Amino acid sequence: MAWTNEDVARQFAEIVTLLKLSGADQFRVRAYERAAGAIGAAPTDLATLDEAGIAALRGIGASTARKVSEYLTTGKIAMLEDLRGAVPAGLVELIRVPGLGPKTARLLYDSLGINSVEALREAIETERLRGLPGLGVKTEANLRDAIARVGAKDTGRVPMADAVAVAEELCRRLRELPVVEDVTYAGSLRRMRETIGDIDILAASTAPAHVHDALRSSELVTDVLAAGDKKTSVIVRRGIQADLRVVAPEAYGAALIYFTGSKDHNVRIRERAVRSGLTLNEYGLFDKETERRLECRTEAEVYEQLGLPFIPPPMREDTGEVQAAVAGNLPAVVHLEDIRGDLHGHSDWSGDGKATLEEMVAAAAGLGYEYWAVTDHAEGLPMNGLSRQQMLQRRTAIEMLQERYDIRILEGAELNIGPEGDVDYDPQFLATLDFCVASIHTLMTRAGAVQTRRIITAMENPAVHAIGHLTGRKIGGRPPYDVDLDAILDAAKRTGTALEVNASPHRLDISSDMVRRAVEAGVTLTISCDGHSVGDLRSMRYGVGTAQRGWATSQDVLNCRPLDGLFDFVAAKRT
Ligand code: DGT
Ligand code: CA
Ligand code: CA
Ligand code: ZN
Repeated sequence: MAWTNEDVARQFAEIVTLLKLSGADQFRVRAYERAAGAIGAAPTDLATLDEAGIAALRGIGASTARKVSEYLTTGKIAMLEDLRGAVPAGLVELIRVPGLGPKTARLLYDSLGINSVEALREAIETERLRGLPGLGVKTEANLRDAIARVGAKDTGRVPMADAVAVAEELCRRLRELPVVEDVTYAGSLRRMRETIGDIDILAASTAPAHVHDALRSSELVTDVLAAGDKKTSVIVRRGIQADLRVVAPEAYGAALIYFTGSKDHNVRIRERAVRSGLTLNEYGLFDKETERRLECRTEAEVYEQLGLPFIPPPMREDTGEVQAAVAGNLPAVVHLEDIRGDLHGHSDWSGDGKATLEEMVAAAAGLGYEYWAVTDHAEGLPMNGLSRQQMLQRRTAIEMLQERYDIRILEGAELNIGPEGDVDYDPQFLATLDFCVASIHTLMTRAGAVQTRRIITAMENPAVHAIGHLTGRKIGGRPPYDVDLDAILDAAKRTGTALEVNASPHRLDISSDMVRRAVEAGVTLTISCDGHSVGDLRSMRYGVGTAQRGWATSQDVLNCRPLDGLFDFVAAKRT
């Protein structure tokens, strides 16, 4: 898989933003907004279609199709490149401040020359914003708070979600070279950390110069930072750095371990190698005495030589995994193949779902799932929620679809956790639903103690089977609520409520550290995509990676159970 629909849609969303910032007329902006929406909603993988096939999709015209096709083949859209060149970078930085739209950004830039978040902070402090048309004291105060919230976040790290598609595309292109025997991304991205410093690509080849050349001349590369014969460093889009190393095929296993890291994991297993009279480095595994290289083409062979089982990359953080492996009790963490269904997903029955119920069901069936829960938003959510009447209409639609699909469609809802932990509908009606997730969608800035209380009250409700995206964070965007995790884990256990690992790469909520604590506390997890489009359903692997980082096994995960097991869990909650 290379470019995903989401990735293509994001290019168009960037076009929309940049058009707005450059003051383009609103009809043009609207047209691109619609195009972005239609791309996100496309029921098929755009990368599998040609330009005519793309143009035939609902809501996508000829000129959009041309740009999509341009992107899929070259990784760039010339028009977007032009816009990026034309709009000052400082303006783009300004709209990262929550609540600061393109119009205000333009105003600040044009009238006061404000071209960074830092400059805005200064302008607020020196009261230079006062007197700008439409910028009252209230807006000024809001901006001050918003800046404080984004302030600490610029760490130079990139959300994993922003890097994974381009990393996979780079690998796909290198894999096509005849001289490349194997290629993969390594580093923190392979370990599925939620943010990454840079992309590390490792290739096996007997003609390294050729592979390095290919990367340097790739059209995805915007800058070459270093071009040696061992390592090439380049910039690919949005300042993301990618490093390429090419090694001999017989050293690939050892090199992959080395460049996957983490550094601390490497140090730990190198100690182990030394104790067995071996040396391990990025060039291979060697017998210390004879200096002979032990051939290890795969990581599993290296671990085996060290007397260890294969350790899945997400676990390689030196948080006890090597000691557990030595002792023979490394947990058999959950794998994608263990997932039998998805327990949080949306359809266009609620306003924000981008695909029809049937498109979502068909896609879930296509993934080989045994069940898929449609958990559209409930009535309390302004704009998008389904009234009880609409829920009943949807029930009929589900029954009709169920006749045509083998996959079990679970009738569900994503309930809103109210100010006091109350949820939507009435208990009798809720009891007729198969599976409900409850999440916070309002009052998101309340103190941690308040959120903890709301969530625990919701867990005490017999209709609530799982808590969705517990902390509300958006990686690289919104900070998490500061919940009392111990109190929540206690309540989850006491009430028989599951905690969701939201698999959206923008959320990964709960985080892997929280997963680890939940597993230790014996709390049941769900891993769900919270899909709003067909493409979203493929995020499951990020949720699984997060669960692996938290050492969760399939026993810990509700949607690894067959349908009966799932219904037992639901029934236990009701009694
Ligand atoms: P990042 O990019 O900051 O998210 O984190 P990583 O883990 O991808 O680190 P990076 O890109 O600096 O290096 C990639 C891998 O190379 C790292 O996970 C382990 C390995 N590595 C790098 N430097 C060293 C080192 O000095 N010693 C050892 N043992 N391994 C290293
Ligand atoms: Ca890295
Ligand atoms: Ca690196
Ligand atoms: Zn949702």
